[in-house]
Amino acid sequence: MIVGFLLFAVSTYAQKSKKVQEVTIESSIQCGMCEDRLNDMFAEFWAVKAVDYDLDKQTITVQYNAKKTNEDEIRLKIAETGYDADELVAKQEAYDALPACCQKGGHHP
Ligand SMILES: [Cu+2]
Repeated sequence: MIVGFLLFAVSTYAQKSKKVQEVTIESSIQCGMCEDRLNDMFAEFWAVKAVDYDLDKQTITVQYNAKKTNEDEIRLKIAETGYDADELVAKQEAYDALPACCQKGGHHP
């Protein structure tokens, strides 16, 4: 009896593109401490590749692996850290835990 082998060529297709996408989210970030706090969160959020903050415009630009996460999940993570993320309002408990200068109006009255 012949045992046949089916060799599936491991396609180079899988290695093609990493599907990195970028989204810019309006947020309530105000200072370097806000950046540090969010960086700590993003550091454990491995689907995120790079993050850039604009404190003047109060935006967060996130590069992420679209196969591993999506914009809604990123917004949720930001809100859970205590910051608004577009129309998603910061989770109250996390927001209350922020130092006063990082709460809304702390730097931008
Ligand atoms: Cu802050």
